[in-house]
Amino acid sequence: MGLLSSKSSKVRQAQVLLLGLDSSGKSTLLYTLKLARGITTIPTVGFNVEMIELDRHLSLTVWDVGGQKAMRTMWDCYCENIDGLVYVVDCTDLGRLEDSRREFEHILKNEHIKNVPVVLLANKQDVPGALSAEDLTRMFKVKKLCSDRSWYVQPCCAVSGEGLAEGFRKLSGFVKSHLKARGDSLAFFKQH
Ligand SMILES: Nc1nc2c(ncn2[C@@H]2O[C@H](COP(=O)(O)OP(=O)(O)OP(=O)(O)O)[C@@H](O)[C@H]2O)c(=O)[nH]1
Ligand SMILES: [Mg+2]
Repeated sequence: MGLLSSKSSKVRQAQVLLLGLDSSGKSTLLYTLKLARGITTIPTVGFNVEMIELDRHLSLTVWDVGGQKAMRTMWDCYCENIDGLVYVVDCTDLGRLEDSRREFEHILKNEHIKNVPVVLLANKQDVPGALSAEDLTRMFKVKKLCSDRSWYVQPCCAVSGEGLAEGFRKLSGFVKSHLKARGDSLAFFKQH
């Protein structure tokens, strides 16, 4: 009781949900960010959870939920108490873009994540012919779907790590503003 150090008491926790179709690159990017090196992934059955600290004052607990069809029916169950959403799109998988867009539209309707900020990651930009972040923004009608919240579309490569820190930093900024607007930890965020 009362033994928190002055350092730890300054760090706020936020819960981030990481979604996207199977093979979009969620687990790859999570561990590239966490370990600063690539790993070989296997399809996620259930979820992975890792803590990511890119901001001195905000630590993100990232829930990486499997994206296979059977797992998608469970996505709604992970939405409670979520402060930010990262949605990953495989920009080389043009045949499933509409599936991905439909799942994105569906999850945004979940009451628990109403107004919660979103960062879309336009992944696999290292592959020639990958859809650009601009085209993804247009095709997903992000402006319209996310008109009730802060959003950003970040191009990235989960294997090399390019664009990942930028995307998560953007989300951290949004999450801080969102929590402040919600009245959470107001005294804390006033100082930072
Ligand atoms: N070229 C390229 N390949 C990638 C990139 N990101 C992920 N991959 C590959 O895509 C495959 C699937 O990646 P995962 O991270 O397992 O995908 P996931 O979204 O976690 O998939 P589920 O767990 O089934 O939902 C792996 O072979 C990765 O190496 C990328 O940016 N570029
Ligand atoms: Mg996975």
